[in-house]
Amino acid sequence: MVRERSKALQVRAEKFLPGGVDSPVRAFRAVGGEPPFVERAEGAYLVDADGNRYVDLFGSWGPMLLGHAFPPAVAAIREAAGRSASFGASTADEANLAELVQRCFPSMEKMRFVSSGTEACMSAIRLARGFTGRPFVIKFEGCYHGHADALLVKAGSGVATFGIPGSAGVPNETVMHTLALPYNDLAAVEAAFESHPELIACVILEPVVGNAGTIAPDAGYLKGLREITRKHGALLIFDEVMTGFRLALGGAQELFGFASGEDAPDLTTLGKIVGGGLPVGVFGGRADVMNYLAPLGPVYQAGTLSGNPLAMAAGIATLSYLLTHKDAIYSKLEETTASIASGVAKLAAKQGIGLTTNRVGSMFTWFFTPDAVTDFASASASDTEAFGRFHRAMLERGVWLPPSQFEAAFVSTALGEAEVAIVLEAAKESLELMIK
Ligand code: KE4
Repeated sequence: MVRERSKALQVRAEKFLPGGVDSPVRAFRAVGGEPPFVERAEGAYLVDADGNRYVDLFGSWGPMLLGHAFPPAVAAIREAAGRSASFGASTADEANLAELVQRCFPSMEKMRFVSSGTEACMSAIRLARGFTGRPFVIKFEGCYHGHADALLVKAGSGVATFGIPGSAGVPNETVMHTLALPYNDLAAVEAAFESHPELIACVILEPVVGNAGTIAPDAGYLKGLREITRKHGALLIFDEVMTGFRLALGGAQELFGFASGEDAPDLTTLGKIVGGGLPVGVFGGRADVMNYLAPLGPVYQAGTLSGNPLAMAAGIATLSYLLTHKDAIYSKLEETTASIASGVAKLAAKQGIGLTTNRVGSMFTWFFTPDAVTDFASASASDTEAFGRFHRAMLERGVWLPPSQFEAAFVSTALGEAEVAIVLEAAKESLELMIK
């Protein structure tokens, strides 16, 4: 493919933006090659600045569940924009979208809109600490909850007493109360609570991991976390920024039977799909916890563009459509994703290439390893260099995968049989190339 205009745009972008990007993963450093600059997108396709078309298998990292330029969302944004983009005052649509979110996530008795998943997770952590009066937070290796300082920690060895900064610029003091434990290991969680009695405010996790590549919870894992947190008086936070509205209308908590009642998480964070591609994050859950937020309670949290009218309009258009077309949407996503994920797995097997496919619903990851991938350690043992070669070959053949082994691929309802055929043909040629 010719990408002269993208190359020129990259040079121009690097004059103003570090690495030429506004988010590091877009620089393709994990997979090599030069990132195409997208000019427009519609349905299942991205079109770059040189006119090259790609089947989109990352969907803006999740939001574009209904495909690009989804007409009802576009119409709603256009209509809202004519009434001004932002007021900084209350509007009816904030409660209108909240009501739709609550219909999908009944555990979210109260909620608050913010402008990103990072803000949602950062606010949920602060709220959990304020509500419990406890300093420690448990997160898991391979789970990403945005770039708030307290959550940028490297995995400590075993039950590390103190978190280790996962980025420059994060002082030790900021992460000393964050424990990073292995995923799918209940004993490590129990041990952390035993060694930090009445000091742990919450456990936050991706109920299906997407940020280590896709990793599903072991049977009993989520239930075990619910029992341990309840026993020790800590809050359980499901970070469903990626899984919400993706795995089911009610996300992982619906899929795994934790949508309501005593097994429901105490707090949930959402993002991506809830804004239909516009900047929206949400955190919410038990009313008694949420009422600790200012102006009712002592936990401060705020945002100039929180509940932004255009984002609310896009979210309402998206969730309204999901609610009225739920069965057709999730059965189509399941069928299309199964065809793609298992189709490529079969092609790899035929070429004798060790490939492990982890899939839950319409999110999946191909790991270049013959071994099972059940946590970040096993994900890290896969051949990431092979993934890079595969990514570049697929991009040349018009299929855009997420540019990192440690990300999930996402299918939208806009993909049909024609797109499945394009992906499988591109994969066949790419895999053949890899064994030469
Ligand atoms: P944002 O601040 O990027 O909106 O959301 C942070 C976040 C929180 N929780 C989960 C489970 C997430 O996946 C994310 C963000 N996901 C990444 C991709 N895996 C965003 C892509 C990027 O960083 O450019």
